[in-house]
Amino acid sequence: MKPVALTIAGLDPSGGAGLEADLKTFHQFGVYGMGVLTLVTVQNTQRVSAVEPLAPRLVQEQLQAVLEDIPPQAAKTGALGTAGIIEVVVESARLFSFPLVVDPVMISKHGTALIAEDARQSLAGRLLPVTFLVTPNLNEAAALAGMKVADVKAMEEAARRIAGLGPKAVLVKGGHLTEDAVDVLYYQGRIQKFAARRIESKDTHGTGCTYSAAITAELAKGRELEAAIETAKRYITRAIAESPGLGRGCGPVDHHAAV
Ligand code: PXL
Repeated sequence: MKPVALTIAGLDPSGGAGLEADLKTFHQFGVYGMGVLTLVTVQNTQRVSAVEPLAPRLVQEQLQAVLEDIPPQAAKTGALGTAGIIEVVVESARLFSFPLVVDPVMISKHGTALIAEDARQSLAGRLLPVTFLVTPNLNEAAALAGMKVADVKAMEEAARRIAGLGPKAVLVKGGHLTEDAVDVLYYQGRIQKFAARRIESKDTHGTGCTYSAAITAELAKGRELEAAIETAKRYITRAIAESPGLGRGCGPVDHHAAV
């Protein structure tokens, strides 16, 4: 049977991030993608001018509709917007018999806050306990762990601390921190590192969404976590290297990159 993955995320009308990035990535990985919408952004590669969350009830009804009909083998969350939306996702996720990947969209690579303080607390206190894998960037890792994260040793410590909030696995994404792009995984009491050459590019819009969607797609196929991360890391590295050069600002990566 065809593997199925679900994303619960926001709309980026420019198509590089959010729900669209997730669905394009699922498709590229040969996985049937379903998408539950949480919020609408108004943005292009140069600006974000509005973020409008949906009513929690509408998110809850979307979840119920797809889950009662087409059970996925893995799911992920992206931008969740409000504490009310996080709460309905938590209620649904409690019943998941498949892994949930949480991209804790809280703070952008550039340090901009993406959700309100109460939503941040719901994410840490309510969503992480029902999460299989959480994938914070350095800023998000610092916020979740309550410490400065400025080197690989600190990434390891932060990953351990975040695991204390309840997720089975934590992947702290190093991005620009080191010569190579090094990500640190804490899983089953062990630290593992995933390194890839770092690519200088202005076109990195949607990188986090695309990377976590690729991991989710591999989990939907039944891959072990470490193997899923290795494949996803190779894909995101190629996707950045081969970005199609669209838009006048921070453009998208190439979701058509080889898996
Ligand atoms: O990459 C974080 C993110 C998540 N979801 C949506 C976004 C973005 C960043 O632009 O637009 C909808």
